[in-house]
Amino acid sequence: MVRKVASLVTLAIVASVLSASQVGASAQDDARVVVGGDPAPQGKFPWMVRLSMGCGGALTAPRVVLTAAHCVAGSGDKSITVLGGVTDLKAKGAHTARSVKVVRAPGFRDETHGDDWALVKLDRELGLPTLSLGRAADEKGALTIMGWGQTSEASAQQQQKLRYASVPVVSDADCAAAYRKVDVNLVKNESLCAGKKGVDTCQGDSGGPLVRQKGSSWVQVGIVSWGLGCARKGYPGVYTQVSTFRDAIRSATRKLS
Ligand code: 4AZ
Repeated sequence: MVRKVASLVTLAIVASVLSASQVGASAQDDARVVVGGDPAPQGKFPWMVRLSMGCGGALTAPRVVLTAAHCVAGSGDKSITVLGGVTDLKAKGAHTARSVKVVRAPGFRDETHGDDWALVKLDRELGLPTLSLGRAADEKGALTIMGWGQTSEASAQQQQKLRYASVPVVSDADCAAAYRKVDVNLVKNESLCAGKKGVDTCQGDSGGPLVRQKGSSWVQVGIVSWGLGCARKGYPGVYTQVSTFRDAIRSATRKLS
């Protein structure tokens, strides 16, 4: 958490320097609609869960949730409550469980340095479908983001109802060039960038999945990790590149199952 706060503060400073110094920060840049999207229909994303510290996650196994490393305190975090099976967090009939173990990516330092993934083992099966992990070939076209996070960079309010949106992939080269301007070095082989002005993930969406539809099912290609603000022109959201960590996540999931 301290790390998360520290790096978000860094990004916030970068953001304020940016808006103070850049000519292009016009009023229309304030119209940032995060998941720029729509309320998710019940059952559309059945493996999507909400973690009690305010992050998203997805089930990789009946008792295992994949989230971002920056969402969890460390490998001993046993205080997480997980809620799934509903789009409305206050709806009756939610499936709930508690964490019994957390495995954080061994190399994790903070979200801008890669390795931003973690697994949470639950005290019981949630009884919901699992989401499979994508390969590099799945990182193309329109992808889908979702979460209970803020619907604009300016409002600190989390959403009660799950929202989703479609976002385009942004090339590593374009994404790295954008973030280089604000002195952040994109870890290209561990990151996948997606989003466009007005459509993005935001605070509270971290840890949730970036997915691609394959026929009637979905595969996970990313984990919400970081970005400069939300839905800003030229600054796409940055996601942990699941294909890079596919084997590591699968073997860690197996060990926890
Ligand atoms: C966050 O703080 C966060 N626009 C998540 C995603 C993005 C920015 C911040 C990407 O959880």
